[in-house]
Amino acid sequence: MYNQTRHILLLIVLSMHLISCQTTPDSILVYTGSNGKQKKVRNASDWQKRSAQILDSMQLVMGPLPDVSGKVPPDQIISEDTIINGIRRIRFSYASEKNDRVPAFLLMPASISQPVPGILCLHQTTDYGKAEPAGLGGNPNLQYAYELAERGYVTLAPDYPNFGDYKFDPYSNGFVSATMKGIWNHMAAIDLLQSLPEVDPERIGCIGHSLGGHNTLFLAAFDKRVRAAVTSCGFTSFHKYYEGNLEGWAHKGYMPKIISVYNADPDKMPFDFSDILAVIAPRPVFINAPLKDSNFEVSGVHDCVNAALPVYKLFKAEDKIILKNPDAFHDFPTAEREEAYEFLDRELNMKNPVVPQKLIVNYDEAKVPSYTLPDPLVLNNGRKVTDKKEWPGRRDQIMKLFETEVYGISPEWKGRLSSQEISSDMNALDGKAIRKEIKITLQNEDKSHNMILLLYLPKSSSPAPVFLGLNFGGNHTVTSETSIGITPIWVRNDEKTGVNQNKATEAGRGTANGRWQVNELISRGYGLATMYYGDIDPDYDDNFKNGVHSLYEAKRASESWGTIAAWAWGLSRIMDYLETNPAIDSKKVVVMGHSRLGKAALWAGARDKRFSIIISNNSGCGGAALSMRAVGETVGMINRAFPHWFCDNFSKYNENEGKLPVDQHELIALVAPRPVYVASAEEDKWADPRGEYLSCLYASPVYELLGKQGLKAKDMPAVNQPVMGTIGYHIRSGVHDVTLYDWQQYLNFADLHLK
Ligand code: GTR
Repeated sequence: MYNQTRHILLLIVLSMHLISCQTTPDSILVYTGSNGKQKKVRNASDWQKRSAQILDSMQLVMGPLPDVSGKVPPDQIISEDTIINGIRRIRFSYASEKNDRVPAFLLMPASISQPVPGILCLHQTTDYGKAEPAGLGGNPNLQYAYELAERGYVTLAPDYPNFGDYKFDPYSNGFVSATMKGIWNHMAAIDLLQSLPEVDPERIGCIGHSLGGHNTLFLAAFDKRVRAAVTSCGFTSFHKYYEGNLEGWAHKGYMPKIISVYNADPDKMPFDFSDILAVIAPRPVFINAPLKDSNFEVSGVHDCVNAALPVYKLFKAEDKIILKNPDAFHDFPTAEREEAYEFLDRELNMKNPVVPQKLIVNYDEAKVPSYTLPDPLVLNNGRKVTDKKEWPGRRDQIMKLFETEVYGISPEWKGRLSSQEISSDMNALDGKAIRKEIKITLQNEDKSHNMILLLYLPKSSSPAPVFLGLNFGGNHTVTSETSIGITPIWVRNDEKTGVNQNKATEAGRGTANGRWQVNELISRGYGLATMYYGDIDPDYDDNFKNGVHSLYEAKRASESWGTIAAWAWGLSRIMDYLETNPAIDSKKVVVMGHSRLGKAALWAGARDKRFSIIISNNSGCGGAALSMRAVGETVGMINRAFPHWFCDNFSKYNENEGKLPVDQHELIALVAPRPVYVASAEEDKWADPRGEYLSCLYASPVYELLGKQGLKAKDMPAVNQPVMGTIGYHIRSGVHDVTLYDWQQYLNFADLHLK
């Protein structure tokens, strides 16, 4: 079915008009004329020539697109046809060429009165294959075929070769790349979508994440029937892909010629993603490119978009290329997904989309649902607590609710803790501090678990008050001191901290030093105790087998502890150790955490009264923010994105926050009468700054009952105007982060209470 002659001719022609490989805004509008000379693209018809040349260049690497003689009529062999929650799900296969059938899911609303747009939904690299977008497993943020069907679309999710149920060797079947086989299959998928009576054949879109993200672009480049494309974490420029090493693009699942012909060298590549975007122009494209995507470097995405922009401008369609850069990892967060769906609604003229509540990210005070918070000073039997002697009883009730409904019940520690100093430097930080690494071993009957604590202690005070906080990237990221060990265990991939394939590397050393102002701490007489959070429990869903969970039997119940509870429990074990170290004033341990670790710090501080001050930095949903406001991240969103963080019971409150028997102001109240500090950031709307402030305000009556002053600010303080009493609060200008400014407030607060 290949037109070999055409391919050979194409090779010859192309070697004559190979245009510079790194496309720039200047070079995109240049094509090779019939005389072999470079010419400027001046109008749409010139552009057609340039566009055809780009498609030819792509085929040099991917192999030729089979010609139409290879087409087979659309057909379906259905193996299952069910309706679940109003969504019809058909498991079937379709023919993509004579001897090949592609397994797929078709999803649509159970009843469709008139033809609707059809969306091809391409999966990422996952063993689930098509089942992930279809909503049957995997990452809840990637179930776009299911979500779009809920919204009213007809969606088709096929397996990519050698994923899911689909075994196929493209190479022994005449293809030069799996990429081209994918394009061919996806074109056949569009044939099929267009043949369905439920689908308007003129309104076809395509969406995909990662593998599916680039496959979406490849398809849209070759198939103009794709009227709107959504690509999530799908590309970066070849030059910025793993510093220009293209081996990852050259394996059998993609384009082996990238290595065999182009030496995995971006300078030798005859096309780049900028060209692909340009070929798609002026059709609309929505790009999700998270800032912390370690696979596809974000500035390279910007380079590609900028280079393609002149073509969109040529067609007066510059508003049709949309780029979003959420503060996220290699993922498709809810807010950006919802924007992508709105984009499809708009571009494919989807009438009256059904927007499920779980996708509505609200930042508008006027749209906060009306809610009634549980009163921390009303007992379960409805009686008001008026005397501080009754508080311990009420406190127990609140504690139980948080345990069974939110974080899960942590085991009582009955094991044996031992510690061993594994390194020591009496002249750290230019002689100002003592630095030690301590191996802590937890032994529970026949099971044991090791974790490494990093300590910086000031020479100026002994025993020293310390701040204790878990870190995200490993102890070696906290300062640039070279002898701090690099954790050998799983770390989330992150380009900035040099984490590749979940292994921390030397490149990460010191990269988190802005978040850990150790010099500031030491100069003000405080020490720092920090540990890599994954040492307590790696931050992924492994069904609670690794980390400190491994110390206990694996049997799980709906109120068993989740990972946030494990981190909090680990903080208490660190406290057990700190109590044994005479250089530390264990009556003055401040527990502090940022973001998910702020949630953990609050829960640790609530449970363990040995922590003398508790600090939550930008902890948001499940931390300091009130859940019932449902502003920014909601209970449903957090449970779906991080199914391992909370106990299973917490999912009962997905899109049902009003039914929570407890809310986060009561978490703050559990800390009373000890000092607690909550910090928000103005641009961190996802964490709901106002909800964080209100928690402090509504915890105040408990502090007052116990003879302390509650939050002094009855209205939300202005940006960068800290308020400090027994409860402290500030909202800093800027984004979700921990900065020197934050630390300065925490140190002032600690001075106020500990000195
Ligand atoms: C986000 C999550 C937040 C917050 C944050 C973090 O993806 O939605 O709840 O915890 O991660 O920990 O950085």
